[in-house]
Amino acid sequence: MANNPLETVCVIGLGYIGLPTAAVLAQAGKRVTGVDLQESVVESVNAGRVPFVEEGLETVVAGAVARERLHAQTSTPPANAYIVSVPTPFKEGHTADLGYIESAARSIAPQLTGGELVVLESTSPPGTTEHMADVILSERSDLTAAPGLPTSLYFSHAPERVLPGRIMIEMVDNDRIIGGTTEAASQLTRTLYESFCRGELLLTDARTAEMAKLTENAFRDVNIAFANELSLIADQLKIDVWDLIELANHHPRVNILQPGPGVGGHCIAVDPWFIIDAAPSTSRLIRTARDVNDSKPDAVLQKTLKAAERFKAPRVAALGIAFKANIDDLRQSPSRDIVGRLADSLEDGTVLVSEPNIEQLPMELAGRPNIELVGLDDALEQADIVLLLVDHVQFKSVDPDSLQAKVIIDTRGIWNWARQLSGATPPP
Ligand code: SAJ
Repeated sequence: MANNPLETVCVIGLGYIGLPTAAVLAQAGKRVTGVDLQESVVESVNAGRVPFVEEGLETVVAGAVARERLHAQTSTPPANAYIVSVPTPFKEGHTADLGYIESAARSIAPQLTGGELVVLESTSPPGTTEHMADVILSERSDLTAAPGLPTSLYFSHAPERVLPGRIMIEMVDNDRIIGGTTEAASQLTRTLYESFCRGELLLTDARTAEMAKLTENAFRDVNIAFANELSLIADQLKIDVWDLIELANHHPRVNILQPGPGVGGHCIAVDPWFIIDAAPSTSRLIRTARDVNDSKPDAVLQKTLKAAERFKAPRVAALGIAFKANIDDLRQSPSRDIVGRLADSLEDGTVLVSEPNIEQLPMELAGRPNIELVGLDDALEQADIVLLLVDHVQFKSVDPDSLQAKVIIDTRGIWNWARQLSGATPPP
């Protein structure tokens, strides 16, 4: 077993995963330094504030900063353990851009003395943890990945699996996969994660851990694609898809997910591509699911434009531009894409955006003459067409009967549900 007290931890990347991870580690008694390139993020964390909406996070961050357990800075310090939690976006051709991981690795390399643990949490293609180790070892030929020596380094992958909106609960309660490049690295990572994780810690090798994470999100993508395809088929056959799914789900072995305006966010819409890139000729179903989900925003757009034809200067209330319910995250949001393209296509029309979780529109939508950010009541009152894009809690409380004079396009089925199956429990 490595001789590492795991008392000081450096978390690189203070985003949606890195910051909560840093906060729960600090809460568990570690001395944590959070590192981020953005000065504004560092300032905000050091002031005990969280730069994005996530239930319960700010209290833990503020407490950890006040107790001097958590501190943020822009440079990478020495530490017993490093957690790399930086983005892995894709570049041209849907291949993973490992640039942020490589530069995190290069920032860690000069700080190492031997015995440290370096954990990659970022979702990555198979082989990335080994690649991160190679980047570090290529800069530090005095250190080794072989375990048990004073010069040993320990590398592993511990993919995060938390659901935005429930991060503070799932960070602690979820089971966790840990894959070391050596058995000793897995064991050391387990010791670190059991300081805050109540879920089961499942040990494997690094490549299997990387693939397991991608598999989870690809599984979800394929299943959402099934629901989205079903919604198009049901539209064509004039069947209510929500009713259809509810009925089919009464079968003891059927559990169809919910259709929507498309799949957004930085995980489910991205990770399957890493599998497709690693095994292009065998990933046929996974690729088709991506195509089905990516084509859904266009189907919603066409349906809305068709409905708009009957109005001279249509006013469309677009409810929600976050990528899913009750968060302010607009990354790769299908709704945001639909709103932009709708405004492009409606020559004499206006799009009234209601998004309770933001105060200003994202850059590409702001300042456009036919897009306005308005309150929910305003949007509903003025609209000819009500286009429900995100199932935010605020929208769920709108009485669909009050919208009878309007055209309703409900891509999430929250009002259709109320109308069709009164008395039934709404979908979670
Ligand atoms: N969506 C549907 N229908 C559904 C469920 C989701 O259209 O029935 C859409 C959502 O509206 C959203 C997208 O899919 O646009 C993704 O939302 P999500 O809630 O399914 O997942 P994410 O992206 O917020 O988080 C996922 C989670 N992965 C799985 O559930 C397998 C989470 O546990 C991961 O930690 C996260 O990806 C990640 O970081 O990889």
